[in-house]
Amino acid sequence: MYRRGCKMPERLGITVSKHILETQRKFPEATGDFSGLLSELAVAGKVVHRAVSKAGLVDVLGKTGEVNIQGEEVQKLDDFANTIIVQKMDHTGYLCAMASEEVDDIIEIADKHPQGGRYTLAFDPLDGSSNIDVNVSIGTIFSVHRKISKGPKGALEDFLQKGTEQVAAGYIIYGSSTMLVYTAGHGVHGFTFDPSIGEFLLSHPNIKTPDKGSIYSINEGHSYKWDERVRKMVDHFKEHDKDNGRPYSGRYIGSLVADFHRNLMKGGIFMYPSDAKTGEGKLRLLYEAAPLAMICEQAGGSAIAESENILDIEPTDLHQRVPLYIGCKEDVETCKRFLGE
Ligand code: FDP
Repeated sequence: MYRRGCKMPERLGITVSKHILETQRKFPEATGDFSGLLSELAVAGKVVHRAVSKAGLVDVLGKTGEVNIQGEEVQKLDDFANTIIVQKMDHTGYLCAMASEEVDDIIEIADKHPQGGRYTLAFDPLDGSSNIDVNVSIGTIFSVHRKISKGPKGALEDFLQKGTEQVAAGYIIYGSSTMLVYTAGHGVHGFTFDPSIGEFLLSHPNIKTPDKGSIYSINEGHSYKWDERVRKMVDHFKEHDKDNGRPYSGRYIGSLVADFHRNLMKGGIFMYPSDAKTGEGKLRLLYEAAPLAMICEQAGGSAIAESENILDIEPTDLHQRVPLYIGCKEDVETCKRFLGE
């Protein structure tokens, strides 16, 4: 379980593996499993980075023709990223099970690795996949929990834990440069990939998001699906009120990891409301909302579904969707005020 508010001193330029090990040394009870898990994940990220950076050159663009559990067409690169992460992580001995946005059920650890592990990994292999073909930043989002089930293997209940129980969360964004951003409950740290040496190097220690932002991010094309509260809220961010730093600038890439990363660094609010008719959100609690909420809180921001904090939601389903309002603390408070009307 992560504790809010602890800080670690940082050295620019150290590799992500060294950073993880140095952090581990501060916890004498640590076995090294967790550090090993994160280091392996960084390696998987490098392999996905290599594929993404060659996307325009090799025959990986386009769709597989299949439809995933979310009813979306599966892109070849999603498939590839999913396979790489599963193959890379299932023989580490650190995990008892995995769950992927691309896969219906939990992914068991192969029988040839019967020792199992103490952690679970939930991940979105390639978030923002509808942007793959047009060179927009996309990313891998991940969330780590401790195994709580009693059996030898991981079970569904290991994944249906609140976001507050995450031991780590992060993302790898494949953009103008590739970055790994993670938190293990002691601040948020960003590492930029240096392709010449094949390492993620600490470039953004202790990332903090401003208390109040200047950017609002929402798909306004969906405004016909909003209820009156959301309409008023968005109008509020667009209203001219110089003394209170409004209007905000509108920025929406349509790739959550990229929209989130920009807002985290610059200050802003990302909103994906529920559909007024169905009451359903689009984004997934376990693979998107909860990990990003942990990162956001660790950076000084916050995240809500509507009235509830994202991290306090008890998941009921592996592929549960939630509305999401995430970003600077004051801006999330503003959302809460409008949504509470
Ligand atoms: P995508 O469908 O391209 O994978 O959760 C998926 C996601 O992208 C997010 O990355 C993104 O923020 C959102 O959906 C975009 O949805 P809209 O097209 O409805 O705005």
